[in-house]
Amino acid sequence: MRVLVLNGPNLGRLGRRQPEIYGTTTYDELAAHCVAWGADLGLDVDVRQTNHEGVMVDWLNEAADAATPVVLNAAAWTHYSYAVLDACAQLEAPLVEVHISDPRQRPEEFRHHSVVTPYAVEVIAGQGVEGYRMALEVLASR
Ligand code: CA2
Repeated sequence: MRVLVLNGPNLGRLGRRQPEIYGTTTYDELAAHCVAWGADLGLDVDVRQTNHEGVMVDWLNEAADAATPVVLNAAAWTHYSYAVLDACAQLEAPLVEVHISDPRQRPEEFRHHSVVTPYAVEVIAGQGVEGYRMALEVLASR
């Protein structure tokens, strides 16, 4: 089974800033982990990151057209992007929402709401990059 692991803005900077919140694993290391974890689970994992909302919408539309399961960390778009919401609403295969930190436990009120959650079969937050492995396990088990 093919899976898309889609990452939103600034996640390409993982491991380089704010390690106290997001840990020390770099984005390239995360991507390699996801491919390896997926292979162990029999999944063909394609990991992508973009800082451009329209690119993310295109990728979600691609997943909708091919009925591809998605692991999504929409980063800041999680909290306000109705374009991402509309794209998630079109998905047919399962969507798992992932966050490295737990946005609901963070002090900024804007992080407490997610436009993605209503379309997700599961939300995994606050587990660091291990959360991506847990998300892939959810998809593999369905
Ligand atoms: O905890 C998460 O995974 C988030 O989705 C990360 C987003 C944030 O806006 C969400 O509230 C929670 C921010 C991603 C920024 O990533 C950085 C990584 C390293 C250094 C700076 C930013």
